[in-house]
Amino acid sequence: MEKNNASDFNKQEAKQEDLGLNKSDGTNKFLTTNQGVKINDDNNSLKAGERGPSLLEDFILREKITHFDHERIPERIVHARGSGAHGFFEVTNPIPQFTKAGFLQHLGQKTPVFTRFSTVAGSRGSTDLARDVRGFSVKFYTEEGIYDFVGNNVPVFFIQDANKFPDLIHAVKPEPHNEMPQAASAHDTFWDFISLMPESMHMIMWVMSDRAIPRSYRMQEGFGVHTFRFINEAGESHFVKIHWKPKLGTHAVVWDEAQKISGKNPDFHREDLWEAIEMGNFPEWEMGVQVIPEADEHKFDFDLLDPTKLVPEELVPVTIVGRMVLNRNPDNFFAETEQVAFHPGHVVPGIDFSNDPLLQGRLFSYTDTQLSRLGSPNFHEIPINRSISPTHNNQRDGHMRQEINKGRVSYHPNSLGGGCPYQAMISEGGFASFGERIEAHKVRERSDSFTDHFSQARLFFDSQTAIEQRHIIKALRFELGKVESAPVRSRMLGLLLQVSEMLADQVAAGLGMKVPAQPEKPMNHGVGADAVGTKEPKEPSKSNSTSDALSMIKNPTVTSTIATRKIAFLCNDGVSEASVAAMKKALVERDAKACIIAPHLGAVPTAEGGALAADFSFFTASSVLFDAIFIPEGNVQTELAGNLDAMEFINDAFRHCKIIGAAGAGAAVLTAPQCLAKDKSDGGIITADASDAPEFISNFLTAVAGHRFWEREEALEASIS
Ligand code: HDE
Repeated sequence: MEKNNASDFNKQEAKQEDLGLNKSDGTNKFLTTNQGVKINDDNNSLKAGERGPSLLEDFILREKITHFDHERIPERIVHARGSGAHGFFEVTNPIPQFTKAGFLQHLGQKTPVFTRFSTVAGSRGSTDLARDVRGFSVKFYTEEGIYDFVGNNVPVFFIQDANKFPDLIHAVKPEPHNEMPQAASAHDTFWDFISLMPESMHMIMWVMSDRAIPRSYRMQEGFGVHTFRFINEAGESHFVKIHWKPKLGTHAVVWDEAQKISGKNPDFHREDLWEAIEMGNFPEWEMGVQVIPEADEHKFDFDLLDPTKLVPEELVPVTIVGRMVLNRNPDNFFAETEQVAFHPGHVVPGIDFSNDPLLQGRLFSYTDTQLSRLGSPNFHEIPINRSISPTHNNQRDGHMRQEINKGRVSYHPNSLGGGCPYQAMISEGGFASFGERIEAHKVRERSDSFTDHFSQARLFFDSQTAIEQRHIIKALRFELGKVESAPVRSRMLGLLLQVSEMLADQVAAGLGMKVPAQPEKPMNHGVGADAVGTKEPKEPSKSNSTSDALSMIKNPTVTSTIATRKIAFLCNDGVSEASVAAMKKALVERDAKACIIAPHLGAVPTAEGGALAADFSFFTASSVLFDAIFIPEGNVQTELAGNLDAMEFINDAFRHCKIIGAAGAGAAVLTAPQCLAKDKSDGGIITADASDAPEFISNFLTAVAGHRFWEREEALEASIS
């Protein structure tokens, strides 16, 4: 289709205009069949008499039911559960010295994007808060065609070779005999597989960390995982790792909270993304690159082609090149979010692949999966997948073909069509693969440089704060605690021992087991075996290095904004309207949201004789759905202490290290015998005699900006030393 000229690409709306060609709106229109015939009665099927049998002749009924019968398509085999949004990418630091990719050339240049976030293991209807990696995919509608970034919120992966992917996914998905558990890795088959795959240990550290339970899709990083190549105009190649850094900082919930959110609101992340965009709080990320010259390929003590390794930011800093803003929700979930088809092989001139064996396998998989999921090689014609740069080739026909190709010529070379469509020279923007020199034997083997499975796992663990390490220990205690097979648990302890003795000891203590003296040899490296092409794992390096960028708490992407945070105001009848108003004003000024939670919906009478409208009742809301709580002043506020739901609200907030603000009689609630916070005042509990006490509100806001008061956890859980 010939639709856009070059200047259109500088408008973010270019893709919206393109989608507009397919949009439909029934407002003030007649109801019709799919053939355009106006329908007179859409309530009754055609029958032989009022009480008689239905007639086969009823084409209106048959069309409606047939369409309905086929409304579902197969869900994605992985990343089935996801949410997407439209937006734009804007260049803030052009990098023509590294890549000739047209969309990265000019300051201020904008490219429309569609971005989808997902969990990996669960089905389409599963909870958003599963402990899992999150997919992070961005479709760039560039002037030179589609570029898909298909990454995760974790920079490494479980396996080194694509060949193991079906095994990994079979192991983590619900077990095949009983289809349980849904959206969870805490079961025997997953840990059986992992315990036999020492290469997964670095990734296991990440997925057992809080990275795997993000507070929001808007508060997580994105990583390309593989090393890619950038090719510049001179044809020079640089290796590149792509990063996305969220403007709101990288934040997580805690595991007990995640499990409760899964029950209270399984759409928590979906709703959060949708609401933020509807409210005009557009989520934003910076895109950055770590660039490594070809000549430095072997400079590191790990292999750049190994997807279980990251390049520490201390070794190669991240250069920010642009920003992505998501500012528009889809009009139709199925048409856009469900039908969008990403592929790491969708690249434009200036971007190329490395020989990472995981990436190489992916390059095959993604088109193949769309054939069964979307049903036809014409999936690129579905509006959300359609390039807004013109497409012309000799591919024809197939299911659901939309394009009407004119002329008698559908082959190349041809003379009857004047040689058209014709090939583009490189100088005209034609894609040419980087001419890497390769001289090799055909083998099924891994390089020796892929055998250090523990050094970076240790680097990650050692880089975490004590709080984050405790969360990893607890996650492993939970996950392995759900594993029935003692040999699997024991084998895992053997692997953890090679990451950190403290980690292995602490997990073992939680499981009531002993760490084996010697790590068991993984089965694929020997037991019973003539395993071909595998190698003994290398001893981890003994260096004690750390990297602050790997810790969420130390990470420089943590910001101090409270924008878009949700604060629950716990209000009883008789609450002080002035106290509510003062705090609400301060929050709204900083783009945070205040929600009134009361014993009942409707009007909450105030001390001043007015009324506040309750957003939720204690029955419909829960602390886990909010970032912090505030208990305003008001004479009858102490009665909240007698409300079981209100106390659970406060106790959960306390347990999850949330900031609790309370003023006047509101603060008295915290002294009730059944309140966990009783006698445990800490830096996360901000109280005052009155809301207008000096510094009270600003102290509360500063504390909320710190996300959580983690030190409280230490006091709560002295059991892990
Ligand atoms: Fe994927 N992956 N993957 N993957 N992946 C899919 O493609 C696959 C891998 C990722 O929002 C599937 O369209 C193989 C790594 C994301 O629609 C499928 C291997 C990374 C998404 C597939 C990997 C990813 C997918 C399923 C190992 C991070 C969701 C549906 C060789 C860098 C995209 C689909 C969306 C989706 C295959 C490993 C990211 C089956 C074979 C590593 C974000 O093609």
